[in-house]
Amino acid sequence: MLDGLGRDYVKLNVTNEPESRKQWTRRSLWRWWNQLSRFQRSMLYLVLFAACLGAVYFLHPGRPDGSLDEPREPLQLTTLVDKEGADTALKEHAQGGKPFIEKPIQPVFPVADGDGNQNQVGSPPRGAVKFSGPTNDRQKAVVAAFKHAWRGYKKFAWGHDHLRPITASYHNWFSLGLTIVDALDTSYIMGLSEEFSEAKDWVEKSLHFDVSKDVNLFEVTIRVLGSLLSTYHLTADKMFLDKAVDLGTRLLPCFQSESGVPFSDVNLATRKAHSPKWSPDSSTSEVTTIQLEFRDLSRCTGDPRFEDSVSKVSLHVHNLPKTEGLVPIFINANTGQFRMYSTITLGARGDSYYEYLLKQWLQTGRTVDYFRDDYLEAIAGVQKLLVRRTNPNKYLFVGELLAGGRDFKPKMDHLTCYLPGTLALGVHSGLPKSHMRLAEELLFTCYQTYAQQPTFLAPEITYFNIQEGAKTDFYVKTNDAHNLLRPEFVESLWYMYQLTGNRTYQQWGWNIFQAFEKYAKVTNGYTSLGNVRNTLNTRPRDMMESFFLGETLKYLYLLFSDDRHLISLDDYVVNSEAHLMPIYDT
Ligand code: DMJ
Repeated sequence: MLDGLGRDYVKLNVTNEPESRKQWTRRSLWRWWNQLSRFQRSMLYLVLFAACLGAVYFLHPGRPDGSLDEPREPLQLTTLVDKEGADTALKEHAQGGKPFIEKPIQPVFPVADGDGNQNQVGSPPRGAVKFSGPTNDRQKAVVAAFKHAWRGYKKFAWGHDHLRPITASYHNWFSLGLTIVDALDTSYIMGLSEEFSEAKDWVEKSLHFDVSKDVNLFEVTIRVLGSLLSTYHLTADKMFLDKAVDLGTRLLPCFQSESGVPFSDVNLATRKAHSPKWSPDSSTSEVTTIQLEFRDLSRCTGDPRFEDSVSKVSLHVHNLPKTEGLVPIFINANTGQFRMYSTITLGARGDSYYEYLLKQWLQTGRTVDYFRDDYLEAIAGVQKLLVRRTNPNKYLFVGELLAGGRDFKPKMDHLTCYLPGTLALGVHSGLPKSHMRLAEELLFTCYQTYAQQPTFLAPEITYFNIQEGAKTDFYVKTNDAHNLLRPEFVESLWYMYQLTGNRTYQQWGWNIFQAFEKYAKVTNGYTSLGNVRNTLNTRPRDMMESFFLGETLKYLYLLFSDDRHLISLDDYVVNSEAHLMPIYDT
């Protein structure tokens, strides 16, 4: 081809066409840009800037789904595993980070929800556990005691809460057949197939929760919900879980307070919850001793409402100010605050707050650090502020603080004798070995409160002498001299025996069992006593509490087992009423 000057050239623009198109585009874009007004250019800058911001937001790793419209997931403690400590985690969650490892509940097992819909899903049971019955004379004696109590209950109180064995009558508290339900897993573990099937039959046909009566959230949770879940886990019979779901759903209104700290009472039929009639406050131990059961119910059903409600309470209490990790015994459901100047004790109304810190840590596979940390801080607080020694024999005991910590009271409830068992469980789980020394010494003192009474049975409350020159280590006031057939001491013996293998603990338990046989056994069952200080005037109180079958006899049976790991503490945590909850990974 010739140009205007007659020079020959190759029309290279054929091969360079894209380049020249780019140049053309650039030039025309430049021309177009120059034609824009200043306002139009500013608007374009703005649009570009907004687009960049949007891209950064979409591609940020904190939003894996890339969705802008999706609202942030509400914080579901149920399904989250805390690796760094709940505080940090919650803070980071609030800031939009992702500190939790999410572990959704596996949708594999259909369960009816509280409204009867078969649409809930949860973990399947681990399979029925088989028990072959008593293997030695001591266990046989405990089984005979259970059968004796059962016969009396069946004859005179069947379907009612408690047997009155002296008057051959009954007592109702919540009208939920408490003794039958509380004793379910005991009879199953003892291999009592006839008694178990009678109880199961009653639960299936006659246990209904639409009872228009106020019930106490804590008591019904540990005794009824706990036993239904425990029996479900041991038998794999879904009927028990369905009953538990119905009950758990009716208890949920308790959590509808301003703070989320539950009201103490609820009417199971009307589902109206309220504070106790005698006070605006709930007991601290009560609002913090429902967590194992509600969490287990969520894990079994896949319905997170139960676990979410109680985890919120735990976290709330975790964040409240305390005295060296120790808590006052009253808390207001509306304000969510402790009642100032209320007593600090490991006895009534305080006890199982500490127990459930450790057990929740274990139930959740030791993944929630603040349970362990609060427990450790509390035990350090017990050692610093509550532990004293008697005179003349230097027995160790755990006293109380009054008036918000100002006054020390050298008084210990029998209820506090659960503590050695809990301490031993903590040591078994890797917590400081020094706790074992405290456990052993306190257990010894608890044993003395039995052994030094003429009946060989402990009173409800013991006062200790700490002043120099005292002649006796402890004494009992007339109004505190009763024995309700409580389990706490034999519970601790079982933990200590299971974890140490020391047979002395079996012997102590046997001595106490014989005292029950001698003083509490009557024609129609076993009765609590009004006075442990006089063998000739024990003043029977005509009451057999459900926990005698649910807990006391169960712990004695386990304590005397040839296989001390018959119920393994590596597989189960035992609730405050001796019912078994499986340990989960998270
Ligand atoms: C039981 O109902 C439970 O052990 C509870 O935690 C404390 N009181 C009784 C037994 O003493």
